[in-house]
Amino acid sequence: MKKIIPIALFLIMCSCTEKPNTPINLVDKKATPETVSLYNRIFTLLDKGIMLGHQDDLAYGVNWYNEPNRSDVHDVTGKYPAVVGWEIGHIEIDAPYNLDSIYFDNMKRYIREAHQRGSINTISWHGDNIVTGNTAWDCAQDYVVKSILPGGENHEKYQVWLDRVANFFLDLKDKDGILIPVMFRMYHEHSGGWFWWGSKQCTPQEYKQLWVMTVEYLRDKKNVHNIIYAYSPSETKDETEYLERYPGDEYVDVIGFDCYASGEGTMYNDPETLNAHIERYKTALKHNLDIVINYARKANKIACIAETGMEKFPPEHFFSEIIYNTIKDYKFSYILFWRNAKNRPDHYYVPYKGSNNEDDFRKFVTKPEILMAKDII
Ligand code: BMA
Repeated sequence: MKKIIPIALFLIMCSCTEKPNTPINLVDKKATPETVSLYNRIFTLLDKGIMLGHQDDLAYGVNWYNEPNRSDVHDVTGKYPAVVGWEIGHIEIDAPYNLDSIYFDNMKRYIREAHQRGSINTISWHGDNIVTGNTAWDCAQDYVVKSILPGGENHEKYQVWLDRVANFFLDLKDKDGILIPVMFRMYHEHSGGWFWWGSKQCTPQEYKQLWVMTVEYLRDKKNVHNIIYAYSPSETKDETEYLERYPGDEYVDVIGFDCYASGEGTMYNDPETLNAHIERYKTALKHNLDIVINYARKANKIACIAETGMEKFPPEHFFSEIIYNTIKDYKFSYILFWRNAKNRPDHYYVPYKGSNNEDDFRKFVTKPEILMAKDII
C-alpha cells in the first residue's frame, strides 16, 4: 500500500504536466489562447478527415447576395462548410467593401457567424499594386516588392496599408469581445507570374523579405496575435521549387498550394479535351499533395489544398469520384473550393440550388473522410 500511493501520485503529476500532443510551434509566440487552441484543433482534426472549404460562402452565391444564414453549400447539402475563405483585397486602400463587393463590416459578421458555428476562417489578400494604383494583377513591373521593402520609396506608404490590414484582424471579435483566430494566406500563388509579388516580379530574396516584414509588422509592431500564417504557391514541380521562396519554418504555420482544373468555354464541348484537362488536374493534385504533405511531416506543419476547383465542373461525378478518389487516401487538413460568383454565370466552383451536380456534391460531403462544420465541433 505504501508503495502504491507514491506511484499513483507520480502518475497523476505526470498527467497534469503532460504537454499537448502537438508542440506549439506557432509563428506567433504571443498568439492568443484561442489561436493556439485553434492551431492544435486543426492538427487534431487531421486524424478525423479532410475539411471542406468554400470561398465567400456566406456572403453571396449564384443569384443571391447577403441573405441571412444563406450559403450555396448549405442550400444544396443542408450543411455548412468546415472552412470558409475570405478576401480582404481593398482593405489596404480603406475601401468600405472588398474587390468582390463584400462590405468589410458584413465580412466581419460572417466570420463571427462561421466561428460561432465551429467553422474555421481563412483569409487571402489580393492587395493593389502600390506603384501604379492598379489591381494585384498589374504585374508589368519587377520593382513593386523592392519599393515596399525597408529603404524603398513605398515603404512608409505600405505600412499605412498594413495598419489597415492589422485593424481588420484586430476587429474580428466574437460575441464576448474575444479575438477570433483566423488563418492569413498572404502573397499566394507567388510561384506564378500574375501578381505583383510573383516569381517574375521579384527575386526569392525579396519575396521572403516581404513575407517576414509583413509578419513582423503585424505581430510585433501592431500586436496582432490572432493569426495563423499560411503559405500557398501555385502548382510546383518539386520540393525545391516549393521552397524556393519559402520564408522559413519560423514564419509559416500552414502550407498548401493552389491548383485548378484548367479550361473553359468551348473545350467543355469536346469530351477528349475535357478528359485531358481532368487527367492533368488529378495528376497535379496528387503531385502537389505529395510535395506539401511530405514537407509538412518533416517540418511539423499543417498541409492543405488552399484553393481549387473547376469552373462549372461539367463531368457528371466531378466531386464524388474525380475529386474524392484523388484525395481520399491523403492525410491533409482541408480542401477549399473557389467562389460562386453571384453574377458571372461561368464562375462557380460548387453546386448551387438548381445547378448541375447537386446530387453528386451531396454524395461527396457525406463521405466519411469529408468533414463539414458539424463534424468538427
Ligand atoms: C479570382 C476571381 C476574381 C476575384 C479574385 C479575388 O480568382 O474569382 O473574380 O476577384 O479571385 O477573389
